[in-house]
Formats: sequence, C-alpha cells, structure tokens
Amino acid sequence: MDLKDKRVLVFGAGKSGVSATRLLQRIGATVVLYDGNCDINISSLEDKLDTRKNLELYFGEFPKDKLDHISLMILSPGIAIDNPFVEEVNLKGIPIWGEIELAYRYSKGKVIGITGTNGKTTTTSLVGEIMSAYFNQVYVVGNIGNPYTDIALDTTDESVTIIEISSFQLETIHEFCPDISVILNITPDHLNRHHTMENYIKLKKSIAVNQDKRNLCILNYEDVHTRKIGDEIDTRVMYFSSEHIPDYGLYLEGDDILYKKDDSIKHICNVNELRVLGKHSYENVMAGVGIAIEMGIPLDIIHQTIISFNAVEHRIEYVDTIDGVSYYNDSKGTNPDASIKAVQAMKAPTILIGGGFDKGLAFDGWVSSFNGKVKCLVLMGETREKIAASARNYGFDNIIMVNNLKEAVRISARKAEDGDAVLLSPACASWGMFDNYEQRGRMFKEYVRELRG
Ligand code: UMA
Repeated sequence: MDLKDKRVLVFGAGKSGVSATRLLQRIGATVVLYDGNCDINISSLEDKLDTRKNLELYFGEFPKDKLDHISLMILSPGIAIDNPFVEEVNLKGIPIWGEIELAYRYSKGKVIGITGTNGKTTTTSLVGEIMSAYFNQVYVVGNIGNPYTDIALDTTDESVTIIEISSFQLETIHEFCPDISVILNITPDHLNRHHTMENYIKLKKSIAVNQDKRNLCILNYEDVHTRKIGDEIDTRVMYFSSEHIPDYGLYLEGDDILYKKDDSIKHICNVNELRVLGKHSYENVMAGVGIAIEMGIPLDIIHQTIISFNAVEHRIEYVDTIDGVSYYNDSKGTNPDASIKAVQAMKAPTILIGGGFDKGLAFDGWVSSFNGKVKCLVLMGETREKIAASARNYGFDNIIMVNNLKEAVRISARKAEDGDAVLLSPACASWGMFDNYEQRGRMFKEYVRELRG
C-alpha cells in the first residue's frame, strides 16, 4: 500500500503512536492521531513530532465522521483488537496494522524477530551485542522500548535489525516476515487480553507463519508448545535444549553449551564463563548463539561477546547489601513463570515482594515453587488478595499486606535478618500502580537506597 497522500489514523499517542506518526509524516501521509486520554499534554506531544504539518489531533471521544476517507489504522500495542472503537474501524473495512507491520514495510536489510513469554529482552540485548561486534549497522528495537518505526527509514540492505516482539504486537502483523525468528518459551501471560491459552500460543506462533525455507525459526525443545510449533511451520527449524541433544541446534551438556549440525559438534562455551545465572539464562544464550551462527558470525566473536554480557536491568538485578541483607530487583518478573525463575535463582532465605495488576493468571504454580526458600511474602496491588488466598491454600501464611512499594521495602527491611535476601519479583504487571515495570524497578532501587539514609 502506497501511503503517500493517504489519511492514516494512528490510535494511541504513546511511544509507538508518536513514532509511527513521525514515519508516516516523513513518507507524505496525513496523520489523524487519536488518543482516548483527554489529559494528554499537547505541547509535549508536539515536541516529540518533526512537524505539525499533515497532522490532526483528537483526544477523548473520536468524532465518528472523521473515519471517512481513512485508508489505514495503526494500532498501538497497548490497545486490544477487540476494543470497541477498533471493532468499529474494522467493520468499516479499514485495514488495521501495528507499528511493527508499518515499520517492516518500510525497512531494508536483515530482520531478526524475538518473542516468547520470558527472556525476550535479555535475548534481544545479547543478540544486539553479538551483531554489533561483527556488523556495522545494527538496530535493537521493539517491545524493548525503542519503536521499530523510529529507525525503519534509516535501514539499508546492510542493516541488521533485531526486534523484541510481544504478543500484543503480534496481534497486528500481516506480512511481517523476519529472516530469523525465535520463540523462547510460552507460559501463561496476558490472558486477560488474549482470553485463552490457545489464542496466546497462536499469536506467538504467528511470528513464523510468513516464513519459508529461506528463513529460520529457533525454538525451545523443552517447551511443549514451542516444540509442537516446530512441526507446524513451513520454515527451517533449529532447536535449543537444556535436556536433549537436538538433530540441529544448541544444547547443554553438563556445564557446556554445544552446537550440533549433522555429524559436527562444536563447543561454544562453559556456562561458568558466563555472567548470567540459571538454566533460563543459558537457554537465552543458546537462542542468541543460534541466531549468530545463522548470521555467519565466527565462533570466536560469539564466544567473546557472550562471556562479557551482563544481566539486563530489572531482571534479577543486584541492587545493594544493607545490614547484611541483599536486595534484588526483578521488576521484569511480570508473570508467575518469570518470577519462579527469580525465586529459584535466590541462594538465601528470601522475603518476596509481589502483586500488582491482575492479568487473569493463576498463582498456584508460583506459590508452590517457594519450596521453603521464601520466608515471608509481602503483597501489594490489585492481586494481593488473590495471591494470599493461593498461598494459604498451600499452607503458606507468613503474609504481610501493604499499600504501596515504599511500604513493602520498609517492612521487608524490618523483617529481614542478616544473610537474608529481599526480592522484588511481583509475578504481575505494574499497571495501575506504575506506568511500566521499568518505573517500578527504578522506584524499588530508590527506596532501597533510602534505607541507607
Ligand atoms: N490508549 C488509548 N486507549 C486505550 C488504551 C490506551 O487511547 O484503550 C492510549 C493511552 O492513553 C496512551 C497510549 O495509548 O497514550 C499508550 O499506548 P501503548 O500502551 O501501546 O504504549 P506505548 O507507549 O506505545 O508502548 C508500547 C508498548 N506498550 C505496551 O505494549 C503496553 C511498550 O512495551 C513498548 O516498549 C513500546 O510500545 C515500544 O515498542 C511495554 C510493555 O509493557 C514495555 N509491554 C508488554 C510486556 O512487555 O509485557 C507487552
């Protein structure tokens, strides 16, 4: 679709919407930018745009007559496709793309798409570092926080673009076809939005559905859902595994990560050389190495990069030790499965701070993973009663209810003894209490710092 001189409705004036607007203005489209929030600060929004030309702004209620002559809608990932206004646009026959689809149509070079319930950000960052060690023009974008549309028009045939893609973003792709796709794992998340697990799995799988034999999809052999996807897609498949030796791919044997293709086996690294911890981290590394090998990067460069890679912010991030108590920020633990991994990585008796926005997930698996390691649960947010009920069902009743994160940190510090750990790993999204998990993690670190004062 040639968008020059077309009227394009952009729904959502957050990061994605603003970036999509800039791209559309640059290619000569007229943008009708709409946000349901009437309190948007217009001058700070305008500051983020290149020009006020070819732009109409609407906030609050959208004037329905303005839907005439709209050729396309770009939908922000935070807005579901079953939103009533989106359904109305759909009924009018107006195509609906996400910001990823828009950027993809205007970008060049190699494209790597990484999805999965957990580990996306870490793997995307790692792959960005490996690619930057070998290629000149590398972009790291997507759900990680930098919209793809920001850089799409700058890409060339020599570019390598690595995109972290969420299930929200996968709802609105159509022709998007990465050269290499990765699905790291699929465990329950965002079910309030996607309604069923079946639908969530289908969305994750859609990252690979446009791929063919020229492309590659890298999947986790130990995840029942991603293993099955390998039999259902038309592209080449590489597996990584922490338990088995795949025919083609990467695997963990003892403390070593190895790569197998046909009869040849190559040693990639010993996990003790890595700075990231835990089986889930080794899986992310294996997926990243699979991408790098497919991109033709020499093994010595891959090895150098993976052994110097540090854990990303907000993912089991060590903050400080105060009065013998270590504080860890795992604000990125936004679902039970991610948080289980953080709890498992703790070596000391742990006071766990959890709770937040209700995504419709069950907490039984999370609570049953405590295994004597969690000595006290400090709960906040919308889900606190639901989690407490789950915990009591499992005979865990050392629970403290708090009203906010600051109180959670202070009470945890008071309860903790020399040698304990305090872990923020909420198993829930931050929305309702914070703008995003990054803000929650930063606030946690600030409250920990205040303990010193
Ligand atoms: N809005 C409406 N109507 C609604 C809902 C929202 O008008 O019914 C408006 C809001 O008023 C706001 C705008 O939409 O102005 C926000 O849009 P958005 O929620 O899509 O947020 P963006 O700022 O565009 O950020 C999005 C991703 N956010 C979500 O998916 C919720 C960011 O992922 C991503 O980094 C960014 O695009 C760049 O690609 C964040 C996230 O929480 C980190 N992702 C989820 C996760 O990781 O679990 C999926």
